[in-house]
Amino acid sequence: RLGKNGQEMVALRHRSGAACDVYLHGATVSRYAVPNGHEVLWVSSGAVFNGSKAIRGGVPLVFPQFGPKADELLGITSMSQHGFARTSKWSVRSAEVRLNGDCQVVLTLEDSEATREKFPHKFSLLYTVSLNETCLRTALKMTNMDKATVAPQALLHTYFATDEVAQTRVSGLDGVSYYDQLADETDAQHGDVSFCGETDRVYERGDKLVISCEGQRAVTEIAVEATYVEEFGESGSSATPFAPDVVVWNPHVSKAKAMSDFDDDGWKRMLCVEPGILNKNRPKIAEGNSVILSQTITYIP
Ligand code: TA6
Repeated sequence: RLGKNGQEMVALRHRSGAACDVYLHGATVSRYAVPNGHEVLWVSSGAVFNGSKAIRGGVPLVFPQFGPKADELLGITSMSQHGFARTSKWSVRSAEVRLNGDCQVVLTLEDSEATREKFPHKFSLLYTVSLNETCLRTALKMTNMDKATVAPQALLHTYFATDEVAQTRVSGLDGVSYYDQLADETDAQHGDVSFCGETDRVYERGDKLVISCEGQRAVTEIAVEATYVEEFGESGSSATPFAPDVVVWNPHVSKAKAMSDFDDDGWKRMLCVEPGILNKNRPKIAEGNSVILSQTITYIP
C-alpha cells in the first residue's frame, strides 16, 4: 500500500493488535507497535519519506559500508555514509500471514549497474521481517554471487523510543571492549551503558541486550545473532554462529541540531542500539555463501 508521501510500504498487522510498517525505500521498518499500542521504535518528526534520503528512525539498513569511509577489507575507495542499502528501492519477494499467525514480509535487493559502480561485486540481499504478538524479528541475509570473496559490512541501525535518554540504560555489554568513535580510543564497558552526552561506541560483541529506563517497569530486550552459511550444493549447508558487533549511539543536543531531519529535542526520546558485522574479523564470504545478521526485539510491558 502507499504510506507517507505516497511511498510504497507493506503494513504488517498481527491478530493480537501488534503492527509493523516496512517501506520499500531502504527496506526500512518505520514502525513497530505492540498489542497494547506502545510504539517500540522512534522516528524523527522531521524524517523524510520522499525517497531522497534515508528515513531518520525505525531500522535503516547499513550495507556494504558502515560510516563515512571504507576500510581496507572492503577493497573500495569510499561511498556515501553507511552505504546504499538504506536509500535503494527494494522489491517485495513475499508477504504472508503464516499458519502460526506470524506476519512476514521478505524484501530483496540485488546488485545493479548503480551499485556495482560503487561496490564492484555481485550480491543478493534478502531481508525478512517477522511480526507476532510478542516480538519483531528482522534478519538480513547477504549472499555473495561473485567468484571473488567479499567482506561487506552490514548493520541494523535501530532507533528505539525511550521516555528520557538521561534515565535510560543498556545492559548486556558489561566488560565488553568498545571503540569510542568520538574520543578515538578503545575502552572496556563497566556495568550498564548510560547517556550523559553524545555517545557513539562500537562494541566488539553483543548478543542479549536490555534497554531500561529508571522508574519504568517496562524493558525492551534485543537478541542479536550472526551466522555464516556455507553451501555444499546437494549435500546441504552448514551454519556457523559468530559474535556480531553492537553500536550504541545518541547524538545529544548539538549533533541532533546539526541534522536537518532530526527534530530538535527528539534526541531525548531515542537511543540507537545497532547490531552489526563491522570489525576486521568479519567473515570473508566465498562465492555462493551467505552471512545472516538478525535482531529479535521483545518489549516487556
Ligand atoms: O551508528 C552511529 C553513526 O555512525 C553515528 O556516527 C551517526 O553518524 C549515525 O550513525 C547516523 O548517521 P546518518 O548517516 O544516518 O546521519
